[in-house]
Amino acid sequence: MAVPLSVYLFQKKEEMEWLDDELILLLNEIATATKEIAGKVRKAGLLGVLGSAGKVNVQGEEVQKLDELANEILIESLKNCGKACQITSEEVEDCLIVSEKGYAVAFDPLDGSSNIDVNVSIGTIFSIQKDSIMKPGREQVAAGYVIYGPSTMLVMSLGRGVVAFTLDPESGNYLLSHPEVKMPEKGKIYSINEANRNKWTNEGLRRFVDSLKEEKYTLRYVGSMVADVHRTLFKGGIFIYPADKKNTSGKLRLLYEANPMAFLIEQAGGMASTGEKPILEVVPKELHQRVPVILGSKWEVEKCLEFIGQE
Ligand code: AHM
Ligand code: MG
Repeated sequence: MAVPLSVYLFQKKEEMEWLDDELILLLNEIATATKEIAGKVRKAGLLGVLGSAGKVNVQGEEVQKLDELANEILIESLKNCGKACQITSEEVEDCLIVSEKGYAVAFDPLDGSSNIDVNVSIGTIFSIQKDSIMKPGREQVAAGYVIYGPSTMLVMSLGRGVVAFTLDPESGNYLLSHPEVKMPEKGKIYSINEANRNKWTNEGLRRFVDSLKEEKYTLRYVGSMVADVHRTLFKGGIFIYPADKKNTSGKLRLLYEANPMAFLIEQAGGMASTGEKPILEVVPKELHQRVPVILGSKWEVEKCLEFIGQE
Protein backbone atom coordinates (compact mmCIF):
# COMPACT_ATOMS: atom_id res chain seq x y z
CA MET A 1 0.00 0.00 0.00
CA ALA A 2 1.45 3.36 -1.04
CA VAL A 3 2.15 5.92 1.68
CA PRO A 4 -0.36 8.79 2.08
CA LEU A 5 1.04 12.35 2.02
CA SER A 6 0.27 13.04 5.70
CA VAL A 7 2.12 9.89 6.81
CA TYR A 8 5.02 10.65 4.47
CA LEU A 9 5.45 14.12 5.97
CA PHE A 10 5.60 12.78 9.52
CA GLN A 11 8.05 10.08 8.44
CA LYS A 12 10.36 12.73 6.95
CA LYS A 13 10.41 14.84 10.11
CA GLU A 14 13.38 12.98 11.51
CA GLU A 15 15.69 13.42 8.52
CA MET A 16 14.63 16.98 7.70
CA GLU A 17 15.07 19.10 10.79
CA TRP A 18 13.36 22.14 9.17
CA LEU A 19 10.17 20.16 8.63
CA ASP A 20 8.27 21.28 11.72
CA ASP A 21 4.62 20.70 12.69
CA GLU A 22 3.58 24.11 11.31
CA LEU A 23 5.02 23.34 7.88
CA ILE A 24 3.44 19.88 7.88
CA LEU A 25 0.06 21.39 8.73
CA LEU A 26 0.46 23.99 6.02
CA LEU A 27 1.37 21.42 3.37
CA ASN A 28 -1.54 19.22 4.38
CA GLU A 29 -3.83 22.23 4.19
CA ILE A 30 -2.64 23.11 0.68
CA ALA A 31 -3.10 19.48 -0.36
CA THR A 32 -6.65 19.44 1.02
CA ALA A 33 -7.51 22.67 -0.79
CA THR A 34 -6.23 21.25 -4.07
CA LYS A 35 -8.47 18.19 -3.64
CA GLU A 36 -11.43 20.55 -3.45
CA ILE A 37 -10.17 22.41 -6.53
CA ALA A 38 -9.67 19.08 -8.33
CA GLY A 39 -13.30 18.22 -7.58
CA LYS A 40 -14.50 21.53 -9.07
CA VAL A 41 -12.25 21.13 -12.12
CA ARG A 42 -13.61 17.61 -12.73
CA LYS A 43 -17.21 18.80 -12.84
CA ALA A 44 -16.64 22.34 -14.11
CA GLY A 45 -19.06 21.91 -17.03
CA LEU A 46 -21.82 20.88 -14.62
CA LEU A 47 -21.27 23.60 -12.03
CA GLY A 48 -21.64 26.54 -14.40
CA VAL A 49 -18.11 27.70 -13.64
CA LEU A 50 -16.66 27.61 -17.14
CA GLY A 51 -15.92 30.86 -18.91
CA SER A 52 -14.81 34.31 -17.96
CA ALA A 53 -15.67 36.00 -14.67
CA GLY A 54 -16.06 39.22 -16.66
CA LYS A 55 -13.09 41.06 -15.17
CA VAL A 56 -9.32 41.38 -15.47
CA ASN A 57 -6.84 40.63 -12.72
CA VAL A 58 -3.98 42.72 -11.36
CA GLN A 59 -1.87 41.59 -14.33
CA GLY A 60 -4.47 42.88 -16.79
CA GLU A 61 -5.42 39.31 -17.77
CA GLU A 62 -8.94 38.02 -18.10
CA VAL A 63 -10.08 36.17 -14.97
CA GLN A 64 -11.90 32.88 -15.43
CA LYS A 65 -14.64 31.82 -13.01
CA LEU A 66 -12.59 28.79 -12.00
CA ASP A 67 -9.54 31.02 -11.34
CA GLU A 68 -11.64 32.92 -8.84
CA LEU A 69 -13.07 29.82 -7.24
CA ALA A 70 -9.65 28.18 -6.85
CA ASN A 71 -8.25 31.40 -5.43
CA GLU A 72 -11.03 31.64 -2.83
CA ILE A 73 -10.61 28.01 -1.80
CA LEU A 74 -6.87 28.42 -1.24
CA ILE A 75 -7.08 31.76 0.56
CA GLU A 76 -9.84 30.55 2.88
CA SER A 77 -8.04 27.36 3.81
CA LEU A 78 -4.72 29.14 4.36
CA LYS A 79 -6.40 31.75 6.55
CA ASN A 80 -8.23 29.08 8.54
CA CYS A 81 -5.23 26.88 9.20
CA GLY A 82 -3.49 29.81 10.92
CA LYS A 83 0.02 28.77 9.86
CA ALA A 84 0.58 31.26 7.02
CA CYS A 85 2.03 34.65 7.98
CA GLN A 86 1.78 36.01 4.42
CA ILE A 87 -0.54 34.90 1.64
CA THR A 88 0.22 36.03 -1.90
CA SER A 89 -1.76 35.04 -4.95
CA GLU A 90 -1.31 35.71 -8.64
CA GLU A 91 -4.92 36.85 -8.68
CA VAL A 92 -4.67 39.38 -5.84
CA GLU A 93 -2.95 42.77 -5.97
CA ASP A 94 -1.50 42.93 -2.46
CA CYS A 95 0.08 40.42 -0.17
CA LEU A 96 -2.16 39.50 2.76
CA ILE A 97 -0.09 39.97 5.91
CA VAL A 98 -1.44 37.84 8.74
CA SER A 99 1.45 37.96 11.21
CA GLU A 100 5.13 38.83 11.33
CA LYS A 101 6.60 35.37 11.63
CA GLY A 102 5.70 32.00 10.19
CA TYR A 103 5.44 30.61 6.70
CA ALA A 104 4.82 32.86 3.72
CA VAL A 105 2.92 31.24 0.88
CA ALA A 106 2.72 32.37 -2.74
CA PHE A 107 0.53 30.57 -5.24
CA ASP A 108 -0.97 30.58 -8.68
CA PRO A 109 -4.39 29.09 -7.90
CA LEU A 110 -5.14 27.86 -11.40
CA ASP A 111 -2.37 28.06 -13.89
CA GLY A 112 -3.10 27.65 -17.59
CA SER A 113 -6.40 29.55 -17.55
CA SER A 114 -6.68 29.56 -21.32
CA ASN A 115 -7.06 25.77 -21.19
CA ILE A 116 -9.86 25.60 -18.63
CA ASP A 117 -12.75 25.69 -21.05
CA VAL A 118 -11.33 23.03 -23.35
CA ASN A 119 -10.64 20.36 -20.73
CA VAL A 120 -6.86 20.43 -21.08
CA SER A 121 -4.55 19.94 -18.05
CA ILE A 122 -4.24 22.89 -15.70
CA GLY A 123 -2.69 23.18 -12.26
CA THR A 124 -2.04 24.93 -8.96
CA ILE A 125 1.52 26.08 -8.18
CA PHE A 126 2.79 26.98 -4.69
CA SER A 127 5.94 28.30 -3.03
CA ILE A 128 6.68 28.47 0.70
CA GLN A 129 9.28 30.70 2.34
CA LYS A 130 10.11 31.35 5.99
CA ASP A 131 8.74 34.71 7.28
CA SER A 132 8.70 36.63 4.00
CA ILE A 133 7.85 35.84 0.42
CA MET A 134 10.24 38.52 -0.90
CA LYS A 135 13.29 36.27 -0.83
CA PRO A 136 15.32 34.58 -3.56
CA GLY A 137 13.85 31.26 -4.65
CA ARG A 138 16.91 29.39 -3.37
CA GLU A 139 15.56 29.98 0.16
CA GLN A 140 12.21 28.27 -0.45
CA VAL A 141 11.51 25.70 2.26
CA ALA A 142 9.05 23.86 0.05
CA ALA A 143 7.50 24.24 -3.38
CA GLY A 144 5.34 22.23 -5.68
CA TYR A 145 2.38 21.98 -7.97
CA VAL A 146 -0.75 19.96 -8.45
CA ILE A 147 -1.60 18.95 -12.00
CA TYR A 148 -5.26 18.35 -12.79
CA GLY A 149 -4.71 15.93 -15.66
CA PRO A 150 -6.00 12.44 -16.41
CA SER A 151 -4.70 11.79 -12.86
CA THR A 152 -4.44 14.52 -10.25
CA MET A 153 -0.83 14.57 -9.05
CA LEU A 154 1.00 16.54 -6.37
CA VAL A 155 4.69 17.06 -7.18
CA MET A 156 6.70 18.55 -4.35
CA SER A 157 10.14 19.30 -3.00
CA LEU A 158 11.16 20.00 0.57
CA GLY A 159 14.67 20.87 -0.58
CA ARG A 160 15.87 17.29 -0.69
CA GLY A 161 14.84 15.79 -3.99
CA VAL A 162 11.44 15.67 -5.63
CA VAL A 163 8.56 13.33 -4.84
CA ALA A 164 5.19 12.87 -6.49
CA PHE A 165 1.86 11.72 -5.13
CA THR A 166 -1.17 10.61 -7.12
CA LEU A 167 -4.66 11.38 -5.85
CA ASP A 168 -6.52 8.14 -5.31
CA PRO A 169 -10.14 9.02 -6.17
CA GLU A 170 -11.42 6.10 -4.11
CA SER A 171 -9.77 6.92 -0.78
CA GLY A 172 -9.39 10.66 -1.46
CA ASN A 173 -5.71 10.42 -0.39
CA TYR A 174 -2.61 11.65 -2.13
CA LEU A 175 -0.52 8.46 -2.27
CA LEU A 176 3.23 8.37 -2.88
CA SER A 177 3.59 7.15 -6.46
CA HIS A 178 7.05 8.50 -7.39
CA PRO A 179 9.42 8.43 -4.38
CA GLU A 180 12.35 9.92 -6.31
CA VAL A 181 11.82 12.06 -9.39
CA LYS A 182 15.09 12.52 -11.29
CA MET A 183 15.06 14.19 -14.65
CA PRO A 184 17.05 12.91 -17.64
CA GLU A 185 20.34 14.73 -18.37
CA LYS A 186 19.16 15.20 -21.94
CA GLY A 187 15.79 14.84 -23.62
CA LYS A 188 14.18 14.91 -27.05
CA ILE A 189 11.48 17.54 -26.63
CA TYR A 190 11.47 21.34 -26.68
CA SER A 191 8.56 23.43 -25.49
CA ILE A 192 8.12 27.09 -26.42
CA ASN A 193 5.35 29.19 -27.97
CA GLU A 194 6.93 29.32 -31.41
CA ALA A 195 4.20 31.57 -32.74
CA ASN A 196 6.12 34.35 -30.98
CA ARG A 197 9.35 33.59 -32.85
CA ASN A 198 9.44 36.88 -34.72
CA LYS A 199 8.87 38.77 -31.45
CA TRP A 200 11.69 37.10 -29.50
CA THR A 201 14.29 39.70 -28.63
CA ASN A 202 17.27 37.33 -28.76
CA GLU A 203 18.56 36.15 -32.13
CA GLY A 204 20.57 33.36 -30.46
CA LEU A 205 17.30 31.85 -29.22
CA ARG A 206 16.04 31.52 -32.79
CA ARG A 207 19.29 29.79 -33.76
CA PHE A 208 19.05 27.48 -30.71
CA VAL A 209 15.54 26.35 -31.65
CA ASP A 210 16.69 25.78 -35.24
CA SER A 211 19.57 23.65 -33.95
CA LEU A 212 17.12 21.47 -31.99
CA LYS A 213 15.08 20.94 -35.14
CA GLU A 214 18.23 19.83 -36.96
CA GLU A 215 18.85 17.35 -34.15
CA LYS A 216 15.36 15.93 -34.73
CA TYR A 217 13.83 17.15 -31.49
CA THR A 218 10.07 17.19 -31.30
CA LEU A 219 7.92 20.14 -30.18
CA ARG A 220 5.30 19.87 -27.45
CA TYR A 221 3.55 22.97 -26.12
CA VAL A 222 0.36 22.73 -24.07
CA GLY A 223 0.26 26.36 -22.96
CA SER A 224 -0.23 25.34 -19.32
CA MET A 225 3.08 25.79 -17.54
CA VAL A 226 2.20 23.04 -15.10
CA ALA A 227 1.63 20.53 -17.90
CA ASP A 228 4.66 21.63 -19.90
CA VAL A 229 6.96 21.56 -16.85
CA HIS A 230 5.50 18.23 -15.67
CA ARG A 231 6.40 16.63 -18.99
CA THR A 232 9.83 18.24 -18.97
CA LEU A 233 10.47 16.99 -15.43
CA PHE A 234 9.62 13.41 -16.30
CA LYS A 235 10.85 13.16 -19.88
CA GLY A 236 13.61 15.77 -20.00
CA GLY A 237 14.22 18.39 -22.68
CA ILE A 238 13.62 22.10 -22.34
CA PHE A 239 10.79 24.54 -21.61
CA ILE A 240 11.23 28.20 -22.44
CA TYR A 241 9.13 31.33 -21.99
CA PRO A 242 11.51 34.05 -23.20
CA ALA A 243 11.38 37.81 -23.23
CA ASP A 244 9.76 39.17 -26.36
CA LYS A 245 8.81 42.54 -27.81
CA LYS A 246 5.45 42.45 -26.01
CA ASN A 247 6.56 40.81 -22.76
CA THR A 248 9.96 42.39 -22.25
CA SER A 249 10.68 40.36 -19.08
CA GLY A 250 8.83 37.29 -20.29
CA LYS A 251 5.32 36.39 -19.19
CA LEU A 252 5.77 34.12 -16.21
CA ARG A 253 5.76 35.44 -12.68
CA LEU A 254 8.82 34.98 -10.45
CA LEU A 255 7.05 34.27 -7.16
CA TYR A 256 4.19 32.02 -8.27
CA GLU A 257 5.51 30.28 -11.34
CA ALA A 258 9.25 30.61 -12.02
CA ASN A 259 10.60 30.09 -8.47
CA PRO A 260 8.61 27.01 -7.46
CA MET A 261 9.20 25.35 -10.83
CA ALA A 262 12.92 26.24 -10.82
CA PHE A 263 13.20 24.74 -7.32
CA LEU A 264 11.63 21.47 -8.47
CA ILE A 265 13.71 21.29 -11.64
CA GLU A 266 17.00 21.88 -9.77
CA GLN A 267 16.02 19.42 -7.06
CA ALA A 268 15.38 16.82 -9.77
CA GLY A 269 18.84 17.41 -11.27
CA GLY A 270 17.98 19.93 -13.99
CA MET A 271 18.72 23.63 -14.50
CA ALA A 272 16.59 26.78 -14.50
CA SER A 273 17.82 30.15 -15.72
CA THR A 274 16.56 33.58 -16.71
CA GLY A 275 19.20 33.59 -19.45
CA GLU A 276 21.41 35.74 -17.24
CA LYS A 277 21.44 33.93 -13.92
CA PRO A 278 19.81 31.00 -12.13
CA ILE A 279 16.14 31.83 -11.52
CA LEU A 280 16.61 30.89 -7.87
CA GLU A 281 19.16 33.70 -7.42
CA VAL A 282 16.86 36.51 -8.53
CA VAL A 283 16.13 38.88 -5.64
CA PRO A 284 12.44 39.80 -5.91
CA LYS A 285 11.67 43.49 -6.14
CA GLU A 286 7.93 43.33 -6.74
CA LEU A 287 5.17 40.90 -5.89
CA HIS A 288 4.05 40.39 -9.47
CA GLN A 289 7.47 40.59 -11.11
CA ARG A 290 8.01 38.60 -14.31
CA VAL A 291 11.15 36.83 -15.49
CA PRO A 292 12.23 34.98 -18.63
CA VAL A 293 12.24 31.23 -17.97
CA ILE A 294 14.58 28.62 -19.45
CA LEU A 295 14.35 25.30 -17.62
CA GLY A 296 14.88 21.62 -18.16
CA SER A 297 17.61 19.03 -18.61
CA LYS A 298 21.16 20.23 -18.05
CA TRP A 299 22.29 19.50 -21.58
CA GLU A 300 19.62 21.56 -23.32
CA VAL A 301 19.67 24.44 -20.83
CA GLU A 302 23.46 24.78 -21.07
CA LYS A 303 23.27 24.68 -24.86
CA CYS A 304 20.53 27.31 -24.87
CA LEU A 305 22.60 29.60 -22.63
CA GLU A 306 25.55 29.25 -25.02
CA PHE A 307 23.40 30.25 -27.98
CA ILE A 308 21.71 33.20 -26.35
CA GLY A 309 25.05 34.44 -24.97
CA GLN A 310 26.41 34.65 -28.53
CA GLU A 311 23.52 36.64 -29.88
P1 AHM B 1 -1.95 32.09 -16.38
O1 AHM B 1 -1.27 31.97 -15.05
O2 AHM B 1 -2.77 33.33 -16.49
O3 AHM B 1 -2.70 30.87 -16.77
O4 AHM B 1 -0.79 32.34 -17.48
C1 AHM B 1 0.36 31.57 -17.47
C2 AHM B 1 0.35 30.60 -18.61
C3 AHM B 1 1.31 29.47 -18.37
O5 AHM B 1 0.63 28.38 -17.81
C4 AHM B 1 1.80 29.13 -19.75
O6 AHM B 1 3.12 28.61 -19.72
C5 AHM B 1 1.75 30.45 -20.45
O7 AHM B 1 0.79 31.23 -19.76
C6 AHM B 1 1.32 30.32 -21.87
O8 AHM B 1 1.34 31.55 -22.47
P2 AHM B 1 1.14 31.76 -24.05
O9 AHM B 1 -0.32 31.49 -24.30
O10 AHM B 1 1.54 33.17 -24.28
O11 AHM B 1 2.03 30.79 -24.75
MG1 MG C 1 -0.08 31.04 -14.11
